[in-house]
Amino acid sequence: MNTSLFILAALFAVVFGAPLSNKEKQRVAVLGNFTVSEGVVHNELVVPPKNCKAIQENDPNAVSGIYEVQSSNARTYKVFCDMDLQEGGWTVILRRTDGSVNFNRDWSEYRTGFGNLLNGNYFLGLENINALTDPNIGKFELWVGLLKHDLPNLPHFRHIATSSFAHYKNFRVGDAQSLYQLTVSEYQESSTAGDSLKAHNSAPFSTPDRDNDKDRESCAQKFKSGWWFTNCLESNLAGVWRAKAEGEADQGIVWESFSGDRNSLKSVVMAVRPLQE
Ligand SMILES: [Ca+2]
Repeated sequence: MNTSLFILAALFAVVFGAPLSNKEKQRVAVLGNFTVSEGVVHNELVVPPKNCKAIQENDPNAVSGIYEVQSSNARTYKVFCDMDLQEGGWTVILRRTDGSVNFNRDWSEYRTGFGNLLNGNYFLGLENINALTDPNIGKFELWVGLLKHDLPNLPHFRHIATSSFAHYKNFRVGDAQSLYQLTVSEYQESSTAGDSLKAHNSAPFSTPDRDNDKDRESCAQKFKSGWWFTNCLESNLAGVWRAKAEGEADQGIVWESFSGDRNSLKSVVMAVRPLQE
């Protein structure tokens, strides 16, 4: 290919997105256990920004989808950016829509991340979330979107914007040394779902093979997920996805101030964005 053709092809790839090559898919698999079905990475050939808000600032017309971002130590990784929810610029760190991805996984998988990045079920990974919420960048807000089973299934994340929500103006996940400690506060009273994260503030992360909670037993083993368990939970968005709402207390995908402790949610999302003050 001559140079001008190559540049044209590269420009085309930047503007319209390029399908993932096999090599690229392998690299994604190394960074985390992600699959990117029908994947389009919108910014493969530019120097990756730090988060989805920076991508939106570079390009106000950027659409929701998969982008590459970069941590402070120049490690790159892929994220799903929601450019539709609340003026856009949100980096999605957890999403559940059905039972297709198992969330009963060990420490190493929660550390690196797993699932399907595009319109799927995934956890971005504690290392990546720690990098995303680097205090040197500033403060971060958290959006939690929650959908009950009695509402119709919605195909795209943007529809979750119309569901119930909890909005926080302070959110951060610490590093490995802190056991990925959760910092969450400044719950916004405009929220509709109630604050079921407050009780988890300052908790370290636990997984079925790593019990860092305050309970005599292992909450992560009991509830088959990784989460910032205390003894044990008021929320657990990584819980077992259930085809119907009703279950036993604290089982399933739970946000007690919204759905009570016996109802599992159908669809949930957690997304972060640098706070603009
Ligand atoms: Ca314990």
